[in-house]
Amino acid sequence: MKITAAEVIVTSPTRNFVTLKITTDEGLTGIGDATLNGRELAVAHYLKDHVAQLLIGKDPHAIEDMWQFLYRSSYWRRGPVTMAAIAAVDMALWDIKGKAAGMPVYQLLGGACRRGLSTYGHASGRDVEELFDSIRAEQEHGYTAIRVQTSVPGIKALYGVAAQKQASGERYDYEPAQRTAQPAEEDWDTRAYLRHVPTVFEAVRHEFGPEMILLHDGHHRMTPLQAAQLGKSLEPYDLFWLEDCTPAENQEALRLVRQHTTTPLAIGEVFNTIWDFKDLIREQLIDYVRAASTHFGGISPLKKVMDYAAMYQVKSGFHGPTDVSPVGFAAQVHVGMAIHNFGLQEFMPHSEKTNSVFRQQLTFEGGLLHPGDAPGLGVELDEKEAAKYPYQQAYLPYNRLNDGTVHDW
Ligand code: EZ4
Ligand code: CO
Repeated sequence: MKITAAEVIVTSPTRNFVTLKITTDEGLTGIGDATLNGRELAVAHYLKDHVAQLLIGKDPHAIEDMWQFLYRSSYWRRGPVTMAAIAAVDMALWDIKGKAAGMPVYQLLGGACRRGLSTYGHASGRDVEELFDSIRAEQEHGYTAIRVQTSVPGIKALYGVAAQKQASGERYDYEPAQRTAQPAEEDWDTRAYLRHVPTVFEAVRHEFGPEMILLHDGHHRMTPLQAAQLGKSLEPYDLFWLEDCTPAENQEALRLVRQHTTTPLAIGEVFNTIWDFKDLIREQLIDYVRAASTHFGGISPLKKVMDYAAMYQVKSGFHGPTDVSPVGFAAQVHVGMAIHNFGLQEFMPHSEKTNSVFRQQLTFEGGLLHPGDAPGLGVELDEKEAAKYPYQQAYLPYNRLNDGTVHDW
């Protein structure tokens, strides 16, 4: 089999998605996700201008060789743009291999280790009452694990709260990228946040009892000491994990955080290679790997990092916001099915509009996600539908402190 075409499709049904479609001389096609939220066209051009022509005539079955070729031959390694582009190729080739074998990708990765993936949903509110309603709504949708975000008195921005309501009948989309020409500016005050968050978790535990699995995302906003303080003050509320407590660049911060708290730590949604996790896993500074297949070079490296993590009892907690396309999401659900050290999968359902472009086999029943048993990844791109939604400039919000200083968002 040989690759005969590689096309990049940019579509914006609710949000922007970049998809690579690889065609072979045997008529099989495969798709991969290359969506980098807020910088989508950089990856689209990387693929169109620098990668597509390298694929023509190559053997689509040689997935590992293709990955190594794209990674090493570019000389300029790593980085989210490069790794999202490589991820798209990797996923598309796994999709083709699955279709050629007549098997879903998780079978090719070793087969199912479980009936389906436990997931967590997202709740938030401007006050405790609104938050409780939001938690109850998530429970009604079948979630038993819930990430809790809350607004903070004195801060205008609604931290972790839905930015836009979807079309009527659809659920809130908690992914806050906005399709505007400039990023939205938000405000932030870490001291106010640190005072408020433990009171919210206390209220949630009091209302919902000890069993519910609770998570929280710190979104890189704290210093190492502040993160240690928060981890400690949340210990009575038994979090499943505290996510991204410090900025990802400062890996040593986690040593300090670890010395002070037993709250489990998850990190890595902005990491893009296995090397970003290497020391954190070996030193057992984290408990959950938050990578997303799309921003991490695809299925192949995600499986590798998890096999490495297994030796240290570190589990998966893959990043599953709606800015990962249904293709990228399916890719990591297949990995989650096949690894022994699965932890918990983030699940933020895509909009009806997104699902009309990306036809999915994914099911969420009895609290478990399953990628379906269609050969390959189980997602088909409807190109006619995709063409109805042209790209729109979009940015994530960013933060400024009281005095105007830019802060991590
Ligand atoms: O803000 O994916 O844990 N989830 C998150 C996400 C990120 C977005 C950034 O594009 O932190 O909602
Ligand atoms: Co996060």
